[in-house]
Amino acid sequence: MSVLAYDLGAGSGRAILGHLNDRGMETREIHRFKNEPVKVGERMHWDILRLHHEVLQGLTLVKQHGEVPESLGIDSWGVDFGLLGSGGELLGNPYHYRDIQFNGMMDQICQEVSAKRIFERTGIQFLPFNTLYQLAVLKRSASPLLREAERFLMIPDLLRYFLTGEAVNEFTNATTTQLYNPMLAEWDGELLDHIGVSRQCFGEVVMPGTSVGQLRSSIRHELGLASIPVIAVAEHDTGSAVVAVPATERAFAYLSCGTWSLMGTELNQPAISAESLALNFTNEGGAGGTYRLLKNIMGLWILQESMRQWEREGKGISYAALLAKAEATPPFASLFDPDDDLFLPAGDMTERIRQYCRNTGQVVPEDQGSIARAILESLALKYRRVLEWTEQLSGQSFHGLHMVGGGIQNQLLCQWTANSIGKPVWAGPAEGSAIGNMAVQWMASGAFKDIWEARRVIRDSFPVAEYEPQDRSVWAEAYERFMRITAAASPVS
Ligand code: LRH
Repeated sequence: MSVLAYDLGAGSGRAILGHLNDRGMETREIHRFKNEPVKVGERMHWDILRLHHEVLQGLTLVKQHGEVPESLGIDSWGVDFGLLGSGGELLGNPYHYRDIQFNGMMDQICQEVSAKRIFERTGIQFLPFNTLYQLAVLKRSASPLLREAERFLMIPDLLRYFLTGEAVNEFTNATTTQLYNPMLAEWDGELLDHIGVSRQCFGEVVMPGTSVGQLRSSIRHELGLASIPVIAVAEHDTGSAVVAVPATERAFAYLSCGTWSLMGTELNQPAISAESLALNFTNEGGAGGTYRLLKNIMGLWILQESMRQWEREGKGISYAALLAKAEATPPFASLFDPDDDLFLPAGDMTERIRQYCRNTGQVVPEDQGSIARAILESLALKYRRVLEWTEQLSGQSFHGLHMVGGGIQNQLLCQWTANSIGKPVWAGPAEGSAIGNMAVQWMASGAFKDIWEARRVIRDSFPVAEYEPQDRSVWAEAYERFMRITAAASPVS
């Protein structure tokens, strides 16, 4: 039984085939491609037509491998969207959530509608690029896109629409907009009315596992393919990644580690309280009736963007060489809060880190090893902070931390995370989102009874590396210093 999963990250995408048999699950990467945002003037866009092209390319390669998947599903990053006009044509190129045009709108909307009210209605954390604020910016700048729009689709909804011709919104990704009300189980009319965006654009929201059409006949003919059902999986990549956490215990903590680091726990209902609002945690919808109480941490974006900066300066370095340099650099010289607003927009992270360190009277990291070390140590220390908050908010205590996603290939980060939290880290699988995407397809076909059966098979099918905490007292001391520095530079973030 094979299924095809497309997992699109902020930097790259992949098409992976999954096979399920008596021995468990196996995966085979069919296609990997870049996902490079394109800047036009000040605007930053996703190259959505190129992504559609790569999705089709994946289908061609699947056929060349002689495979006929039973179904396919697409997951991607959250919050971003496309708008369809009359006749179902895409209006414009979707914006990238890091486009600076969205800066400032969150504070404005929070002044108009209190943060408390927005949180009570959605349970979603305040991130300046949430769809709510993106749409408010378009509306208030009188964007012709919104005047013409008849249909709102998130990125995977849109790619799925290109494949099938069916325009349907999927639940997990809908929750990331901060416009979905989980208590009412529908789009939040009050918030939509406040920003003046027509409710008519927002369609029925389907749950992960819903079959939402077949490949369009034009695609089937062009590529010479049989009809393939397209499933709305947990289309938010974090939602898919958490399905793939190979936990045995019901109360578990995870860190989905890619461009972003998403840390939290899984619950059966949203935890919407004054405390979760104060700590700016989110309650994103998941597969199988679950919710993710979690917090976004800026993640490896800072390292990736530093590497792009060195590339631009003609000092490009490989990931492996950089990590070797980081390891050979003295520890804890320069610490910073990865979630400081400074680090959100694209640009020269190395200079921003130096600026932060200058402002906080620390050693200013100059060479590549020192910068990489500062980033990885600061992330590991921030993970401890957020894990403690997760325990506090959920009333649970965790024996260790499950790490999934491409970031676990960074063994230094996994080890330092274990050192920082003082608990074991269980790292795997690396292709968490694609595997969770497949698992929901198999839940839809009945091959898996539920999410827990999927997790058992995933645990038996993929290696998990264990990292035991080391150097406990040195890390505890560094944590105290990290807390002092970050509290002085920026209050709770
Ligand atoms: C991670 C992610 C995250 C969102 C961000 C925009 O890829 O989906 O959950 O907050 O991208």
